[in-house]
Amino acid sequence: MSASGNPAAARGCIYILNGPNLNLLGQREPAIYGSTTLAEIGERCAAKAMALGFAVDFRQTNYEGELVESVQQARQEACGIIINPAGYSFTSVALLDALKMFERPKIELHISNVHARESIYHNSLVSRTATGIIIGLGAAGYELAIQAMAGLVDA
Ligand code: CA2
Repeated sequence: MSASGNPAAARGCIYILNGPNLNLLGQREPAIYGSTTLAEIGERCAAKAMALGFAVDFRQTNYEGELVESVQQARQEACGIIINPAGYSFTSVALLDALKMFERPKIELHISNVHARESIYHNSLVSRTATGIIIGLGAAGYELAIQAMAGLVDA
């Protein structure tokens, strides 16, 4: 899935990348992940970004290599990356390596509070290279991340 905001936005394009199973948001485990769908989150992100003068490229994939390729593409096209790597947060050295090569701001985001959950969710590899992290604020975390990114891009 891929959706874009206004591509002519003056301040640049923010890549918002979502990892495996997040296409099912709103359908299962609402007590942990809420009832908002990923499509709704994408629409809110496009609106928030546009209000701040940014375009967004909002994507989801269940495939590690596709996530890596999006990060590589971001090196050419994005002023910043917001990424919810989902399960790949804790396993993917390939994703960590790709993100290390992206030398602009990058925000790691998790909808749920991973630190309040089982220990397999405690050690994110992606956190080692993130500029900042938003955890446990639900779907609203995406709009908060865009707000934070606007400040980081200006800095
Ligand atoms: O809270 C988050 O955003 C997570 O990145 C979600 C991942 C989990 O592995 C991370 O620890 C935290 C899991 C995504 C599973 O997606 C679902 C979507 C709908 C229903 C159930 C799971």
